[in-house]
Amino acid sequence: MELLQKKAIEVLNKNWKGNFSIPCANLYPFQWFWDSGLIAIGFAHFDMPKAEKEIETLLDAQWENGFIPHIIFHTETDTYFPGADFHLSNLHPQASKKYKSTGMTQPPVTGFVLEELYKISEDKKATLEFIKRNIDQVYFNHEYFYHQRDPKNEGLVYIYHNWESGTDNSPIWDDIWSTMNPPEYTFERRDTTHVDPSERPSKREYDHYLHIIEIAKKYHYNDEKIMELSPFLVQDPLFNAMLIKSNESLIKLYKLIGGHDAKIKQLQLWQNKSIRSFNDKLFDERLGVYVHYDLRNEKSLNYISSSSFSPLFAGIPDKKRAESMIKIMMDKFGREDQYLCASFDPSSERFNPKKYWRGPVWINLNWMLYRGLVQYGYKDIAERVKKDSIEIIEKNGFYEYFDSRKKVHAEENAGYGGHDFSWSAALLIDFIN
Ligand code: 9WN
Repeated sequence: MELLQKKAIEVLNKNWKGNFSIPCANLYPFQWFWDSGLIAIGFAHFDMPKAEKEIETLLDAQWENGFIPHIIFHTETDTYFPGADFHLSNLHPQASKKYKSTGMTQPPVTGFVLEELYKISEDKKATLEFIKRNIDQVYFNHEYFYHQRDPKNEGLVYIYHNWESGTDNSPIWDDIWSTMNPPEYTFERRDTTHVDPSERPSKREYDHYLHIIEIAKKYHYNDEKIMELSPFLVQDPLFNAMLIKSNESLIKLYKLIGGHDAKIKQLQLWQNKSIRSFNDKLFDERLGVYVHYDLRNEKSLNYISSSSFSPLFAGIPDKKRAESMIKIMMDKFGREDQYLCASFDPSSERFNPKKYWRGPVWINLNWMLYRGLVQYGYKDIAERVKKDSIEIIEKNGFYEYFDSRKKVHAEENAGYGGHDFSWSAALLIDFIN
């Protein structure tokens, strides 16, 4: 285990660029929102100044309206498409003047990351000072979500692009793609020069991704216009669970700091409403798990994915519901010949164990699942998630995602996508400490 930890530290240090981290070399050469948060948790175990700097750099790119972008383009490299010249964040009047970025966001992990840093810290006083300096910006980000992304005032925020979900080519989005018919754009993909195309989204999927951005750009990334016109408008259980988990952390941290009653009260109001709506609207009684809601077409997207179990991490289901969800997870995803936890329902015809978010196991989702299972008292299953996560890294290396079928790991390298991937290293460190 010591050797594995040593290697994980090497990966993080290699991907550290002086004031932020890249997810991995070549494939992802900039700073990504939710990667950054999860990477900071890894650094906190052995280099707190880097953990703090990672978060400070991310927050430094916050827009004047509280929005935090999903990619911050710190350099000019063209090894990634679509880059800064395509996204053109400066179309938005309140965009950061200091950094070029995208005009979309990613799961809001920063609140709970601050709490994790505090828990890990051996110098709580110093870490609390760091949190005091930064927490209001995270609060401002939540304010942005509740004011700009919750049109029905339900406490559930929408995402307007699959890249905002973090689960880019999930089969769930196929239902939305079938409502669209974007032009066939001419562009040069860069991801498929770094990674086997069979492990990445298709060209036609990219047409859809680009088309949504073109619409947003046409209206200068104006939230109201996006809400009105984006063909993709989804209430995502993973995204909303991250927001709820982060609300809870902000409440705890503000209490610890003291003197922030108004903010605590507001967070509590958001939190109560969000949890109520989440349970009422995003739970599918027939499937017995949480699902996505397509706000544009006003219908549930009834599929089981690893995002369906993420509400456990945020303490959203009651005990009875949690119990039945976990049973479903074990029946469908937890067979002995499978590693926990595939990113999409292995019994579905849309399942593909090699292709990105259509089936492979991801360490970040496993880490959340592990925490959720522990919180609900499912120690044995939690231990299996942890053991599986460590084993697939030990066997293959710090890949971006892994085949969920055990037999494949016995025969060949079953790690896919980017290699020496930062959050796989960071969360491995957290798993074993
Ligand atoms: C688009 C960086 C990001 C992750 C996402 C993952 C992948 C990007 C891409 O890489 O998405 O944001 O180009 O495929 O899906 O979760 O944050 O690691």
